[in-house]
Amino acid sequence: MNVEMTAQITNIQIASGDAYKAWTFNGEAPGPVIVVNQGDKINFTLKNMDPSIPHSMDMHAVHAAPSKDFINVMPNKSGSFSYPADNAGVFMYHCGTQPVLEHIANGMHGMIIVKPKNGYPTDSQVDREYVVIQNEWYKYNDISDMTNGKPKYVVFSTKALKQGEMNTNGTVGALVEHPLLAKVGDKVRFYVLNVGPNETSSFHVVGTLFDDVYLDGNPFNHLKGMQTVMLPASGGAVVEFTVTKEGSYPFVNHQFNDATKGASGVLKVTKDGKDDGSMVMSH
Ligand SMILES: [Cu+2]
Repeated sequence: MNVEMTAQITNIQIASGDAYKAWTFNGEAPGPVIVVNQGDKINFTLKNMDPSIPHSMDMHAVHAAPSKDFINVMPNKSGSFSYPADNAGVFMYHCGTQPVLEHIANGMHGMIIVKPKNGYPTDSQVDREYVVIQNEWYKYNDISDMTNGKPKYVVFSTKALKQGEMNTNGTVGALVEHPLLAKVGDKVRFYVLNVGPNETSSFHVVGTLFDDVYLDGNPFNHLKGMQTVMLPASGGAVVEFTVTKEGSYPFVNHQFNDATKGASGVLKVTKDGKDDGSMVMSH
């Protein structure tokens, strides 16, 4: 499996009227979701288009020698690395260049899904699936604020699993203004990840509960009937829930200071699974 990414500086909108000169993978923050199958070998190339500083790639999904496989790629250079994806799950990737806090907080993070060889026991029940990622934003490139301050925003984004699906940056309100969609009766799967860099996430969907949870996306870590799933910084999960009635289902970080700073979105449930144009109530 060949995966190519760029490291590049890109202006993105992190809130209405608030632009951020982000450090990104592929011009997005979070970067695009990578999906591979358990047992694949990942041949990864990072093209560093940043003219001024090195960047790198640390994949939590793999066994590797960090001093060889996650090393810096110099400005205007490319680096290629390969490692096996032997462990199923929902993992974080991020730039590992020092200071790591600065590179992650400026936008260099994302999700890699390694699909389990034998699937999840609930695969056949799932009607639709989405990616939801939480990240924080601080004062622009302010290492002191990133270290000692509080995040200005804590946000949710979604990433396209298939071409044509919604793909957002970590922007306040992105998933409230443009809700995810489902049909009455659907079992919905979210691949969730908290990339931090500093906060935890208490992930909760209002109006339902999680029938099935796979912590870090490993089929062996199967939990039932959960209300809220704790995601440490860099932690992921597969969460599955059913929506039994039409309406707007907010999903939030139940640490409500963070929800208030932007960590909320809406799943809109309609008769046919299409947007009916009705008003969305956020939380
Ligand atoms: Cu970097």
